[in-house]
Amino acid sequence: MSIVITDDFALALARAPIAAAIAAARLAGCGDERAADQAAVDAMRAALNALPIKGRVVIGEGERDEAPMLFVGEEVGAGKGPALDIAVDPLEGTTLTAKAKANALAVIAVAPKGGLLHAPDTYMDKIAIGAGYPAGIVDLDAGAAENVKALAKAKGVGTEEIGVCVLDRPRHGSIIEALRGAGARVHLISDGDIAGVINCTKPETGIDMYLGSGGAPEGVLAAAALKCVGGQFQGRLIIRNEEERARAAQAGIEDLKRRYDLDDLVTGEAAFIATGVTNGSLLDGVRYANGAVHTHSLILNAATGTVSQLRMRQPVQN
Ligand code: VTB
Repeated sequence: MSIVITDDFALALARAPIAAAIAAARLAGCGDERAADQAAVDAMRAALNALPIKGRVVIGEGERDEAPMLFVGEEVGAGKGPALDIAVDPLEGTTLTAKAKANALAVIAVAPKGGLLHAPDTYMDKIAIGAGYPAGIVDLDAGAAENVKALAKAKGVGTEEIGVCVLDRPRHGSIIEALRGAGARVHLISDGDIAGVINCTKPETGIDMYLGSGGAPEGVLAAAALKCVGGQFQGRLIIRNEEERARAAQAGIEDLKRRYDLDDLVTGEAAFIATGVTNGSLLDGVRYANGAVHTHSLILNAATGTVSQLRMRQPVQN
């Protein structure tokens, strides 16, 4: 079977997060999350529509009635080319951007039609680790301490050498306590768990595991990244009320308690592309200098196994 998403094609797709990052970065520090998000959405949508694809948004800004742009089900692209499922997070870290804090990203994941789980906009319980461990070494349904001990044993180190990334939220209090009780180092982040998950694959970050609940759409995007670079991910939707149940039904999810492994979230071929909005652990942010705008993007392609970083300088468009 021939590859749909070649490396050249993935490079072309990078135009979408690059455009979103540039637009959002103009509003970094403006204090207005919605404005920054809207700027990223508009720019990403325009860039996607200029690409030679028959794309369909499977993870987007919401349902058609609540999000006029990049809503779930929206057709994007110039209409010629491969049929692709597209998951977008035009601004991952609206609060980070509004406060000009580190680690905001513009993100897309693509796969041939049917390749990405249509995750509803609910929370998801997540656990992730990097590549090189036996399958199932950590388990979403095991306790935090148990997972730390299992990972330390597999890595051949003491638990004090295990770094775990967790979103800093009151709901994670008992997880954080259990992790610290087991001797792990807890890296608390204020936002941005896609980067949190990807950091498990980068030893220099000191993060070995990601644990806790965050957005389900972000879970699929992060899983797409791990699909490309290796690693393990397990997730389960958190459905708290009727509205969320309805959202899951609308997304075609029947088994609300299902535990998703990486391959359930992202089947077959996939590409993950992120561009830095503000400086971060994964990417440099957008920078303006001498009439040019500089961007830094990460392009991961599961079909080819290629990992690229793209630094682009373009004249500033006014
Ligand atoms: C999560 C996380 C995201 O926002 O959705 C979080 O997955 C929102 O969580 O990466 P709370 O509702 O607990 O604030 C991000 O951190 C950024 O979009």
